[in-house]
Amino acid sequence: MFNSQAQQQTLPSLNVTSDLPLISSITMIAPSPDWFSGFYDFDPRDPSSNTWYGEFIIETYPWDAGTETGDSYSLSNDPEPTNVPILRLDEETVPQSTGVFLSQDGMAVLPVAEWRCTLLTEPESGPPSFSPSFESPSLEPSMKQPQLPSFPPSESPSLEPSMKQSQLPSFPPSQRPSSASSSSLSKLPTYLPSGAPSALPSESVPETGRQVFDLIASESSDIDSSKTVEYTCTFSNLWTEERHPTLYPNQAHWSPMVVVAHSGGYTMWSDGTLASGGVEDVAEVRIKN
Ligand SMILES: [Ca+2]
Repeated sequence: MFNSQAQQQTLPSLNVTSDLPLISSITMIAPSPDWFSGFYDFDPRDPSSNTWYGEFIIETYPWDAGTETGDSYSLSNDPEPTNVPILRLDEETVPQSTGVFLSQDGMAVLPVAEWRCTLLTEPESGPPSFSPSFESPSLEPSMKQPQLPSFPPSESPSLEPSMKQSQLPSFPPSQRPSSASSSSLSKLPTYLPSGAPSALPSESVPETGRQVFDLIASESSDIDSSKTVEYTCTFSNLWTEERHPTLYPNQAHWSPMVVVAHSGGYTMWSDGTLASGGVEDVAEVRIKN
């Protein structure tokens, strides 16, 4: 298991292209029922300059995959009778009986992970390819078929357009605490789910208005976003007993991180949707490490 000791891990590099410009990630919180963290549909292109970001830093929250019951850090739980939508665990949605993930003052659920991705040089040649950060039998098929929705098309015809996070920068700046020190990097708006105001309306996505992740900082490169580039991402653990004191487990760790580049036609997971089989496998640790 990763990160039972180390608090930081550099992941295999990721090829990103103009056809596969979006980045999604997932990793399981362990031990837990079906809780995970990650981000989805992040667009690493600076729209003002049409260049790739030279670096971006994202902080992500805990999420419930909606596939298993359970209110505490335990691996042994009953499945949900019927899967329920993926839900971000925040101060209002954490299990009331335990209050797991709440901060010391009980007022917030702080991010549990940081993903810092830095642009490498342009790949020498070769066709665009996915670069999953590790071998995942469950997720791999869908990675190779970026057009394949992660949920039945009948449930999601209105989702895809509004999921494009490139439409989101018109949102107001986040209300997140200005605790992050990002040196010369610029602060950017928090990313909100597609159900938020000014996004395309979608009856399939609850209008929770919750942040789906925090883009802490980004800086542009001078590399045109039509070119294929390579990022290397470093995962840092923010899920600590100090930040998440309630029932913090002894052997807290993460499953292997999955980071993929994909087109707008694929969604690995998103707020308010049902988990795909691959996401369920990751969230419930069915993957053998
Ligand atoms: Ca659950």
